[in-house]
Amino acid sequence: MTERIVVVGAALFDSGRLLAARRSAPPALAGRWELPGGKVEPGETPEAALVRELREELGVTARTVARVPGQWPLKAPYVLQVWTAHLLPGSRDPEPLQDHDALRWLTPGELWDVDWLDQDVPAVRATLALL
Ligand code: 9L3
Ligand code: MG
Repeated sequence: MTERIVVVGAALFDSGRLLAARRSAPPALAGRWELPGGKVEPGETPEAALVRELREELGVTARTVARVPGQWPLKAPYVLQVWTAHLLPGSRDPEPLQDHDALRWLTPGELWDVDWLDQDVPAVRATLALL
């Protein structure tokens, strides 16, 4: 049996815009855009992992709102799951502190202007279906 390791991604919304983050690493993914997040650690809930990743990668204080139905296979053994999330009052604005070199708040009309990672495309689509 193959163990799956969950990678959590945040569909972080603020004022009706969705945050996209451009990866700076690893080289194979650099320049592509993603829903920011990362691997769930042993003993950690996906929601806690996402809050931690957003703090580490972007310097923000956020809360998860709801799981986006579905999951999307990444390079084995990883699988991507997504939660909608919001910044908490008093949070700093996101900054690319780790693993990213650009951020964009996308309006609904701009969602497909960035070169999303392959597996993030269906995840973003599923997120929109939820709204
Ligand atoms: N990944 C894909 N889409 C995403 C995220 C957060 C991550 N929205 C992929 C990129 C890496 C792996 O999952 O191959 C682990 O992510 P990270 O821990 O390097 O952010
Ligand atoms: Mg990450």
